[in-house]
Amino acid sequence: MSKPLLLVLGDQLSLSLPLLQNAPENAVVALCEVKEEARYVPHHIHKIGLFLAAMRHFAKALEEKGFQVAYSHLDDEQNTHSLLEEAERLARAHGCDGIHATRPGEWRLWEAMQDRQNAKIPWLLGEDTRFFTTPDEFAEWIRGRKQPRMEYFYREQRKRTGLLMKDGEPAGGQWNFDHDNREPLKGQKSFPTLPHHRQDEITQAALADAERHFGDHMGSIDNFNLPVTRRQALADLKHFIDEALPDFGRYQDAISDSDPLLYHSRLSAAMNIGLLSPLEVCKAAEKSYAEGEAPINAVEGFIRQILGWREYVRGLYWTQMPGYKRENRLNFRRELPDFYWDAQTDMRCMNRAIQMTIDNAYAHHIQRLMVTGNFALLCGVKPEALCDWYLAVYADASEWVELPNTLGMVLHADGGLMGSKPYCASGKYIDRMSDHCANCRYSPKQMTGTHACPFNSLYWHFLEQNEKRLSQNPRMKLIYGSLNKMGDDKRDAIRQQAESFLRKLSTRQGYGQKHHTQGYKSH
Ligand code: FAD
Ligand code: DLZ
Ligand code: SF4
Repeated sequence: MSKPLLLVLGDQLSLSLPLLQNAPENAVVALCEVKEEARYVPHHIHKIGLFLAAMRHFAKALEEKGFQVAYSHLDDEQNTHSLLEEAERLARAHGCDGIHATRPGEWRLWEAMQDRQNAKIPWLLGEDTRFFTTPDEFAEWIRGRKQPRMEYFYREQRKRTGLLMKDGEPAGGQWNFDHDNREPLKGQKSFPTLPHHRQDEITQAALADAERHFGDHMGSIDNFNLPVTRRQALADLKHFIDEALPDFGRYQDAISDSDPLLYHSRLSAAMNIGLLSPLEVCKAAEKSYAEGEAPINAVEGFIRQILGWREYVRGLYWTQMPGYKRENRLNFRRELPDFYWDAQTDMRCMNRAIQMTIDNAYAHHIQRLMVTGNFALLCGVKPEALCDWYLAVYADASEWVELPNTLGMVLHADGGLMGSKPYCASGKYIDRMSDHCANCRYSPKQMTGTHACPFNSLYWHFLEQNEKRLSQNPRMKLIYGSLNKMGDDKRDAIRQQAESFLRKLSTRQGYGQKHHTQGYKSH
């Protein structure tokens, strides 16, 4: 009788996995802590602590359910520190004749697993059913579409799942309430505060191990407060629905100088590692609308992020890889500025977004897109350098979701699959949506001179540099009209301002990988 080893990866911590649901009596479930996964980019210490603690808790939950579990600890002497080799070592040790795995979240592992389907101990790969759509279903949807758009995909998902639908029509009479969702903050000083999660012995030991092995990575383990069990993740979900969801919509695009979270959920990491299912999160939000607790613009906006964007980026990832990772349509060549690793910049908005990232392994979507992302776009940072950074520094980062957002949405490197135009903006946008500029040494109103906001000249410089590729885009016509109306003297002055700034920007290659100093640490 065959005896399989069921490999569960660190972001597959869900009892609903078909692999576990259909496990034969004699199966051995394997979880492997390996250094390679913590180091292939220098992950934030909170992210490593999250994976170690959540994997150990999940192993315990499996044992309590009666599964036979084989667990590789970081400190095991025989640990090979490579996921695939470790699974094969455990399979041999437990007399297993096959390894069953679920589609991982990154192409590099998927490819390596597929290459081993005919190995001595063969690998058998199954679909990850924790999403609303499979890669095959998405491939079917995108086939033949010249200009795929998330909005149309999302509407089909609404109809298919019945989420926020009433008698076949969208609840509230519209598919999209974005026009209600662009308010800046109005001087609020306090925001919902996340539940404080108790750290039991398992969590404490996992965090200590993360610190001992990877203490030189970004961040400090002292202020770790991510959910590492399903119970803790459910507490975060309840907190979000009760305290933040009603204001999620209107302040979705707002940025604060003092608060990293505002009315966002911070549920991405828990969903991505499998502690919460996207369906239960959407259902909880839908229920809040049905009970009159949260308005339609908030609930629709929130569900669109999960049912729409999250599924869309995953579909793009699996249908466009491996070529997607090599895309660089705007031909960007610059290395990542050094201050992305230590927040040492006098641009207040950049300093705050990066320092919050160092402190929490979290920044909300608009900080990622319109602050750190926008700056990298305007400077022409090359996709692989920027992608490695986003993959390393956020607790929720996995390539299937990070890559389309960074390479596609931020850098417009995929020819417009993720967005019909680049999300480029000057300091005026950041000034409108945040309270950073009042605390900054630069002025968002000035274009040139020592106090001019760098975003301003970089914005026009970016448009000028990429005119050939972007000016024919119908959504960019207006802005190119403004550029072309500008007098030559003004254009020269802006160009000089931007180029002088770019010349001074320090971008030592590989700085983040090598630079393990105080700069990495939380303040
Ligand atoms: P909320 O604002 O509360 O939104 C609710 C949920 O919607 C999120 O938890 C997330 O699951 C989903 N969501 C929202 N926007 C997106 C999006 N654009 N793509 C996919 N899902 C979305 N998200 C990740 O989960 N992992 C990543 O590695 C990641 N990298 C990103 C890199 C860049 C450059 C950008 C611009 C965005 C990235 N995102 C990523 C998307 C988004 O920024 C995060 O999902 C969100 O900030 C997580 O915080 P939250 O849970 O408070 O989200
Ligand atoms: C991110 C991460 C880390 C830091 N450590 C582990 C680990 O020790 N064992 C494991 O199974 N997974 C880990 N992960 C998550 C993997 O990198 C992730 O499963 C793949 O990137 C596929 O999404
Ligand atoms: Fe950022 Fe410019 Fe505002 Fe300073 S002035 S906070 S650099 S947008």
